This record gives sequence, C-alpha cells and structure tokens, in this order.
Amino acid sequence: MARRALVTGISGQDGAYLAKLLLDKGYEVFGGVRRSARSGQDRLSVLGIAESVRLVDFDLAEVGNIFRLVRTIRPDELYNLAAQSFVAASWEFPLATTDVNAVAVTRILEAIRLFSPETRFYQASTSEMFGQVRTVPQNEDTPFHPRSPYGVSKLYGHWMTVNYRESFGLHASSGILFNHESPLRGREFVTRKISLGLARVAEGLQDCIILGNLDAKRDWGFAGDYVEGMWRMLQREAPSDFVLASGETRSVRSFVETAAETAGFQIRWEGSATDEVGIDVGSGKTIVRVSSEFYRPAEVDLLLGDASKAARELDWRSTTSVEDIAAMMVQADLDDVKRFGDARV
Ligand code: NAP
Ligand code: F7E
Repeated sequence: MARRALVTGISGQDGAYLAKLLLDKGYEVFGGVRRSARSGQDRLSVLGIAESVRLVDFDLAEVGNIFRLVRTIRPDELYNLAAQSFVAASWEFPLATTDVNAVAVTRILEAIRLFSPETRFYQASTSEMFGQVRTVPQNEDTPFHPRSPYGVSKLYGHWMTVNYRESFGLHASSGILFNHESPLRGREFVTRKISLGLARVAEGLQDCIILGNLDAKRDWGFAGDYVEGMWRMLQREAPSDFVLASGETRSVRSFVETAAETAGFQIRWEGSATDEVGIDVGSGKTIVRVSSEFYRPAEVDLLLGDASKAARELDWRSTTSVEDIAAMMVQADLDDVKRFGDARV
C-alpha cells in the first residue's frame, strides 16, 4: 500500500515542491488547504500536480479539524509547512502569528499523540530563530535570539517538537531551514519582489522597484533542494533536528546585481541609506529605490548556515548556487510577463 503523507501549507512554495517530490516517490499525498486560501492551487498547477493531490479542508486554528484529519487519515508522515510565514507582517499581526505558528504546532502534536502516535512529524522551523546571531556560521548548537514575533513564534513550535519527542517518544523532527527561494516564492519576499520587479521593468510595466534594507545578508538556497532534506529527515530511524543551508551569504544589494544581469541590466549604486538608488548603466535610468517603509522594527543582519550535520547524517547538500537561483527566478518571471502580462504565481 502506498505510504500516506499529510502536508499542511500545500498551497505555499514548499508545499508544492514537497508534494511533487512525494508523488514522484509513490506517496498518496493529502494536502491541507484553508477555505480562505490566499494562494489557491496555482503552484500545484504550475508543477502539473493539481489533480494528483487529495485536498482536504485544514485550518491551523481549528483543533477539532486537526484532530479529525489526523484520526481519519492516520498519515505515515505529516509535514507541518503551514504558517504565517512573512516576517514583516508578524509585527502587524503578532497574536495571529503566535496562534498559527506556535500554538497550532501543539494542536498537531496532540493530535498525533492521541490518535496516530506512529506518524512521523516534520516541523518547519527557521533560521529566523537565530536572529541576532551569537556565532557565525549558525548550526544546531547555536543559541537562539529571535528578532521578530515570527521568530519568537517559530521558536515555540521548535521546542514543542523537541519536547514531544523527548516526552512521548514521537518521531518528531525540526528542520531549521535557512532562506530558500524559487520561481514559486511568494511575491512579498525580497528575492521574488526583485525578480518580478525587474521583469516588469524590462517589459516597461513599471519604472523601478522600491526596497528596504539592502545591507541585510541571507543564506539563500533553492526550495527544490530543501524539500528533499525535509523528506530525508523523516526517513531516519531516529528523529532529530537539522540545519539546512547553502553555507554562503549574500546581501540583498548583491542579489539585486546578480538578478539584474539576467534581466539585461547592469546596476551602478549612488547615494546612501534611503537616498541610495540603483541606476541601469546602459539606459541611465533609476530602476531601484529605497524606502523606509520596507525597513523592519528589528532586523536580522546576517545569516549564514552550517549544514554539516545534514551532510553527515542525511547525505544532503544544497546544490544550486545563488546565481542560478536568481537567473531561474528572473527568467521564469520574464517568460510569464511576456506571455501572460503577469506572473502566474
Ligand atoms: P508560504 O509560501 O508562505 O506558504 C505558507 C502556507 O501556509 C500557505 O499554503 C498558506 O495557505 C498556509 N497557511 C497560512 N495560514 C494558515 C492557516 N491558518 N491554516 C492553514 N494553512 C495556513 O511559505 P513557504 O515559503 O512555503 O514556507 C513553508 C514553511 O517553512 C513555513 O512554515 C515557513 O514559515 C517555513 N520556512 C520557510 C523558509 C523559506 O525560506 N521559504 C525558511 C524557513 C522556514 P494560503 O495559501 O491559504 O495562504
Ligand atoms: O527578507 C530585506 C529584509 O522577506 C529578507 C521567510 O521565508 O526566510 C524568510 O524570511 C531580507 C530581510 O525574508 C525588502 O529586511 C530589503 O532582511 O525575503 P524576506 P526573511 O525575512 O529572511 C526565513 C528563513 C523564514 O523563515 C521566513 O518564513 O530582505 N529586505 N528590502 C526586504 N524584504 C522584503 N520582504 N521586502 C523588501 O522590499
């Protein structure tokens, strides 16, 4: 009989890539979607799997709904990818973020404990838990210091996952994933804002992109590589926690420069802070501006992951360079904008 997986957040970036990976491996995939879904099934359609996933009504806020689903599906593996995942929004919605990202993890863990203790559980934890980093690079032993309600909420989910493993012997693992991107990335995140913005500028649909802190540094990988790491965590005999990261860090400014090349631009920077602009050398036009609107109340300045435990114990590595990720994203947006007038996702 095919193994069953329940993926929460199936309509998101990682949910789509993970569903494709699981289907390719022969799993029966149940995908949790909320009735007020923001993203619809567009990402599943782009990957050609919209008809292959069994969609089930799912909301992280509803304990009865979660209990019924886990009791009836009794999945072999449950991947909890659903979240309020946009860091910037977490200052505007700290309580909703806490309910969805923190308390809801306990709802799921309780459901597994009560109704399906053999289910293997994956929690989508994050490098945002390191926040104001204590050491560079960060690994599984680095102390946490989250800098946003998002980071704080995810830290609770992380520790509850560890706690249910230690208290009740659940096969529960926490993946501490650094930023991972793709053409399916939400438009509000900086890499996608840049790739889609540049594609639209290239096609004459907008004049420039307006960004926030260009100096923040992130460790960016490709989402397709990272879902493979999630799956490998649940195939291990013993559950554990793993950092997944590329091991390289780049500033937002550097990502803009790299992405601009694929869109046919070369950027020259002038000015500083919110007066800084990015000028396209060829045309002399200003195509990047900075606004304090996109600065955060507290910033995570630098993230750089050390995924050597994952390399050692999961034989997992990040294999896509940031140049390839930027090129892949800009090209996908250019293709869509030319063909459909807008991106499909
Ligand atoms: P994403 O594209 O924003 O997807 C989030 C998913 O959660 C969407 O399917 C969304 O559904 C769903 N969701 C939100 N609130 C919900 C609720 N109340 N009930 C049920 N579903 C709800 O995020 P992602 O980039 O794929 O990330 C997946 C997970 O990994 C998230 O937990 C994120 O916090 C974490 N993470 C991401 C990264 C990264 O770099 N991508 C790194 C570390 C950790 P709608 O379509 O209805 O909005
Ligand atoms: O910001 C800076 C911003 O929103 C990256 C989520 O998947 O990864 C993601 O969180 C950096 C920050 O991602 C803009 O200040 C500058 O320093 O793309 P982001 P994030 O906050 O790192 C982690 C690992 C997760 O777990 C999260 O779920 O870019 N930045 N200008 C900007 N960011 C945005 N969004 N928009 C700007 O205009």
